[in-house]
Amino acid sequence: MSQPSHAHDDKCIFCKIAAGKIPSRKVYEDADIFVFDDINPWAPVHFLMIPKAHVASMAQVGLAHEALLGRMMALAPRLAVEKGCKPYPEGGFRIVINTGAEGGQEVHHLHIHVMGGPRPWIKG
Ligand code: DGP
Repeated sequence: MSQPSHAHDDKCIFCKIAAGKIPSRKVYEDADIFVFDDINPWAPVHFLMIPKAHVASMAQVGLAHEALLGRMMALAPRLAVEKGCKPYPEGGFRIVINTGAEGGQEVHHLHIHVMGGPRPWIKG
Protein backbone atom coordinates (compact mmCIF):
# COMPACT_ATOMS: atom_id res chain seq x y z
CA MET A 1 0.00 0.00 0.00
CA SER A 2 1.43 3.39 -0.92
CA GLN A 3 1.80 6.01 1.76
CA PRO A 4 0.02 9.37 1.70
CA SER A 5 1.96 12.28 0.25
CA HIS A 6 3.81 14.50 2.69
CA ALA A 7 3.71 17.38 0.24
CA HIS A 8 2.93 20.84 1.48
CA ASP A 9 1.25 23.59 -0.46
CA ASP A 10 2.98 26.92 0.14
CA LYS A 11 -0.24 28.81 -0.53
CA CYS A 12 -2.40 26.72 1.81
CA ILE A 13 -3.41 28.45 5.04
CA PHE A 14 -3.82 25.15 6.92
CA CYS A 15 -0.38 23.93 5.79
CA LYS A 16 0.99 27.16 7.29
CA ILE A 17 -0.96 26.62 10.52
CA ALA A 18 0.31 23.02 10.79
CA ALA A 19 3.88 24.27 10.24
CA GLY A 20 3.50 26.98 12.89
CA LYS A 21 3.93 29.76 10.32
CA ILE A 22 0.47 31.14 11.14
CA PRO A 23 -0.47 31.18 14.84
CA SER A 24 -3.37 29.08 16.09
CA ARG A 25 -4.73 27.78 19.37
CA LYS A 26 -3.26 24.30 19.26
CA VAL A 27 -5.27 21.46 20.75
CA TYR A 28 -3.07 18.50 19.77
CA GLU A 29 -0.13 17.65 17.53
CA ASP A 30 1.77 14.53 16.54
CA ALA A 31 3.93 13.59 13.57
CA ASP A 32 1.00 13.39 11.14
CA ILE A 33 -1.92 15.29 12.68
CA PHE A 34 -2.49 18.88 13.84
CA VAL A 35 -5.57 20.03 15.76
CA PHE A 36 -6.55 23.62 16.54
CA ASP A 37 -9.52 25.75 17.55
CA ASP A 38 -11.69 27.05 14.72
CA ILE A 39 -11.28 30.83 14.37
CA ASN A 40 -15.02 31.22 13.76
CA PRO A 41 -16.68 28.70 16.13
CA TRP A 42 -20.25 27.54 15.56
CA ALA A 43 -20.44 25.83 18.95
CA PRO A 44 -18.91 26.30 22.43
CA VAL A 45 -16.35 23.61 21.51
CA HIS A 46 -15.24 23.75 17.87
CA PHE A 47 -11.88 22.49 16.72
CA LEU A 48 -10.44 21.34 13.41
CA MET A 49 -8.38 18.19 12.87
CA ILE A 50 -6.08 18.21 9.85
CA PRO A 51 -3.43 15.95 8.36
CA LYS A 52 -0.08 17.74 8.28
CA ALA A 53 0.38 16.53 4.71
CA HIS A 54 -1.61 18.52 2.19
CA VAL A 55 -4.70 16.62 1.12
CA ALA A 56 -7.19 18.95 -0.56
CA SER A 57 -10.42 17.29 0.57
CA MET A 58 -12.19 14.01 1.29
CA ALA A 59 -12.54 13.66 -2.48
CA GLN A 60 -8.78 12.94 -2.69
CA VAL A 61 -8.82 10.35 0.10
CA GLY A 62 -8.06 6.77 -0.87
CA LEU A 63 -6.80 3.56 0.66
CA ALA A 64 -3.38 5.15 1.24
CA HIS A 65 -5.02 7.44 3.81
CA GLU A 66 -6.91 4.70 5.62
CA ALA A 67 -4.68 4.56 8.70
CA LEU A 68 -4.34 8.34 8.96
CA LEU A 69 -8.08 8.99 8.73
CA GLY A 70 -8.73 6.16 11.15
CA ARG A 71 -6.35 7.67 13.69
CA MET A 72 -7.94 11.09 13.29
CA MET A 73 -11.43 9.72 13.87
CA ALA A 74 -10.25 7.63 16.83
CA LEU A 75 -8.65 10.70 18.40
CA ALA A 76 -11.74 12.92 18.10
CA PRO A 77 -13.71 11.57 21.10
CA ARG A 78 -10.75 11.97 23.47
CA LEU A 79 -10.02 15.53 22.33
CA ALA A 80 -13.71 16.49 22.47
CA VAL A 81 -13.88 15.51 26.14
CA GLU A 82 -10.54 17.21 26.86
CA LYS A 83 -11.94 20.40 25.27
CA GLY A 84 -14.96 20.34 27.57
CA CYS A 85 -17.65 18.29 25.82
CA LYS A 86 -19.61 16.29 28.35
CA PRO A 87 -19.19 12.55 27.78
CA TYR A 88 -21.64 10.47 25.74
CA PRO A 89 -24.61 10.13 25.94
CA GLU A 90 -25.49 13.36 27.81
CA GLY A 91 -22.86 15.37 26.00
CA GLY A 92 -21.25 14.13 22.84
CA PHE A 93 -20.20 16.02 19.74
CA ARG A 94 -20.82 16.43 16.02
CA ILE A 95 -18.30 15.69 13.27
CA VAL A 96 -18.57 17.44 9.88
CA ILE A 97 -16.30 17.17 6.84
CA ASN A 98 -17.31 19.71 4.21
CA THR A 99 -16.16 18.57 0.78
CA GLY A 100 -16.10 20.69 -2.36
CA ALA A 101 -18.05 23.81 -3.22
CA GLU A 102 -21.47 22.19 -2.95
CA GLY A 103 -20.36 20.54 0.28
CA GLY A 104 -19.63 23.96 1.79
CA GLN A 105 -15.82 23.60 1.83
CA GLU A 106 -14.03 26.95 2.01
CA VAL A 107 -10.49 25.91 2.95
CA HIS A 108 -9.10 23.32 0.55
CA HIS A 109 -7.02 21.30 2.99
CA LEU A 110 -8.91 18.34 4.42
CA HIS A 111 -10.27 19.17 7.88
CA ILE A 112 -12.59 17.47 10.31
CA HIS A 113 -14.83 19.85 12.26
CA VAL A 114 -15.52 18.61 15.79
CA MET A 115 -18.26 20.59 17.57
CA GLY A 116 -19.95 20.23 20.92
CA GLY A 117 -20.99 21.88 24.15
CA PRO A 118 -24.27 23.25 25.48
CA ARG A 119 -26.87 24.31 22.91
CA PRO A 120 -28.02 26.42 21.18
CA TRP A 121 -25.18 26.58 18.68
CA ILE A 122 -24.82 29.29 16.02
CA LYS A 123 -25.43 26.73 13.25
CA GLY A 124 -27.60 23.67 13.72
P1 DGP B 1 -14.95 24.79 5.79
O1 DGP B 1 -16.13 25.62 5.41
O2 DGP B 1 -15.34 23.37 6.15
O3 DGP B 1 -13.85 24.86 4.74
O4 DGP B 1 -14.41 25.44 7.13
C1 DGP B 1 -13.23 26.16 7.25
C2 DGP B 1 -13.10 26.56 8.70
O5 DGP B 1 -11.79 27.03 8.89
C3 DGP B 1 -14.04 27.69 9.12
O6 DGP B 1 -14.93 27.21 10.13
C4 DGP B 1 -13.13 28.78 9.67
C5 DGP B 1 -11.79 28.08 9.83
N1 DGP B 1 -10.65 28.91 9.52
C6 DGP B 1 -10.41 29.55 8.35
N2 DGP B 1 -9.26 30.24 8.43
C7 DGP B 1 -8.75 30.00 9.66
C8 DGP B 1 -7.56 30.42 10.33
O7 DGP B 1 -6.72 31.15 9.83
N3 DGP B 1 -7.39 29.96 11.61
C9 DGP B 1 -8.29 29.14 12.23
N4 DGP B 1 -8.01 28.78 13.47
N5 DGP B 1 -9.41 28.72 11.62
C10 DGP B 1 -9.63 29.14 10.36
